[in-house]
Amino acid sequence: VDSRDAKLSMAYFYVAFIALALGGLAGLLQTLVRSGKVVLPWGIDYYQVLTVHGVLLGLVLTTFFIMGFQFALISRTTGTFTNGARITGWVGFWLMTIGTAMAATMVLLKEASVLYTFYAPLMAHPIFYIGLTLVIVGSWVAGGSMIATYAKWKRNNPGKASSLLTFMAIINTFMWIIATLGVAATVLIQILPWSLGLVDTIDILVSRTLFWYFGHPMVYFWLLPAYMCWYAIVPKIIGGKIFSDSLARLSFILFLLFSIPVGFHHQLVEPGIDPAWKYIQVVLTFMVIIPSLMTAFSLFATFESFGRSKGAKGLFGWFRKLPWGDARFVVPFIGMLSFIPAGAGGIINASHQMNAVIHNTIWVTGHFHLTAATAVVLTFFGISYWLIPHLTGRVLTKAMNKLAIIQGIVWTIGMSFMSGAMHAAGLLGAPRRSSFSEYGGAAQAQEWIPYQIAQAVGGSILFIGIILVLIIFINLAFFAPKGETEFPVGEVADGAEKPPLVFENWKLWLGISAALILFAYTIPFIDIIQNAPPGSKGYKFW
Ligand code: HAS
Repeated sequence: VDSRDAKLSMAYFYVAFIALALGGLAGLLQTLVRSGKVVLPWGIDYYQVLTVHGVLLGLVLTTFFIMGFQFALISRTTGTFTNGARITGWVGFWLMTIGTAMAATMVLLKEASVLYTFYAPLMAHPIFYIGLTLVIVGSWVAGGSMIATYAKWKRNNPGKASSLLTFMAIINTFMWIIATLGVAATVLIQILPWSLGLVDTIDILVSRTLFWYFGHPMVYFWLLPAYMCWYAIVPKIIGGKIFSDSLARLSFILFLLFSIPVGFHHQLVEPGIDPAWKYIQVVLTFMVIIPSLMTAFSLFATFESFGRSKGAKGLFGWFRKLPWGDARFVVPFIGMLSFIPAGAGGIINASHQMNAVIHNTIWVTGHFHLTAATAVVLTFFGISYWLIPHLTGRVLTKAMNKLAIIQGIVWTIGMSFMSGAMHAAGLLGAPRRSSFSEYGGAAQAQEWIPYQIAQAVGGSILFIGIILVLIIFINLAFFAPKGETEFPVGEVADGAEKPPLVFENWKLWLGISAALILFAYTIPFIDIIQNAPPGSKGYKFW
């Protein structure tokens, strides 16, 4: 990666890792308070800490990491950014950083304890929303710079397929831009005027529907960079080949088509949405599971073909041939493994009847700590172990490689306790997003307490995991020995066919995506607005 592009990527990574440090600390406090054994000092309240944790890790760490990663990917696989595109990338960075600082200040001042989902009826200080708007606008500017760089390459290379990693980054950017239109609409049209006092009331169902139009593709915006690594980088790290370039592209296109028109699966228990439309969106949710199943198939195929090429015998002989001493492989691999139960949990959530059992219980928190906070985040850590030294002109030493593997193991242990206990307590009815309470001595609430303690144990182990990552990050950014680190980019298997050019017919894919969104949302939206109850004044948190 060109050194000027490397600086831009690193700027995004610095903010991401600062968010990890602060958000991780808030996470530790979170589990301690919920165990009932710790009371926070200085009037800090549970919802404030929960908001810091969710916003910094769910929104800031992810978005900044992904932007930094995608800039590096495109620079490496399509070519150095032009000065104009790079400056645009910096403008995006500063908008996002200023926005983050504004929103974070409001949360720390206790003016915005509205959780990371921030939809009505909870109302924060207007500066919180203006900050979030800047983060989104900044991400559009940064995404625009990536799309422009790709479009220029396309113009100069007619009839050629772009590199797989650039293609993937562009799909993720398109998906993000389409998805964020929903959250931008609710913030700018509904929430901000209401928080500024220009209107008295707000339509909560519209606000939640627009939020979840954005909220579900947001989780795939986090997932797809991990898939980029699994499909196209891990094969190179293990010394194998990408199983199929076309299969990988097709799965990304399926994400573009099906990850947006599915937001109702977060609103299955909500009144005011016609059950027929909930059913349709559940069917579409099951469609978006298919590309993940394709990914699992493709990864097994990559690992198995590699193992057999090294002489592995028997059904699982290939397993032993994988490079178990290399953190760049082991850490994302733990992420892949965790995604098997995590994905199964997602399928449970999406099934209407079972959703009634787990909705708003701490099971859901367990689900997203396996998906986002393990499968995705461990892959992000695995990426950092080669990308940061590549960008800073340093090398991962043997000692740091070992520490990185230990970090992955510590994370696995901590998360097994924490997420396992969350899943179990959720099935016993323990609510999510609530501080410690004995609920007036209710017998059922007593059953949850041991699980809450297990969560605190897991949370404390995870915090050690965060300290280890930060040590490795600081080492790789500032202190590791100087040297060259490879940016691994996988090659496709020998004799593979070229990917069909139709995969880059954006009018077609963006057109189908828009049609599916209009199909899934137009009539329910008209219904929601026509049958709207009187607006709510909401709950003011500032
Ligand atoms: Fe989810 C709630 C459904 C995936 C994140 N999800 C959430 C929330 C978050 C989140 C943050 O339908 C909470 C939002 C809130 O605050 O309220 N989710 C799904 C479904 C999937 C899914 C169907 N979720 C994710 C991913 C996330 C994420 C990914 C973040 C990154 N989720 C739901 C639903 C709710 C929900 C409902 C609402 C619940 C409620 O009522 O509130 C699917 O995409 C999952 C498909 C995945 C698979 C697994 C494929 C496995 C692979 C690994 C292969 C491994 C290998 C290695 C090859 C089918 C690819 C193996 C090697 C060996 C040797 C074994």
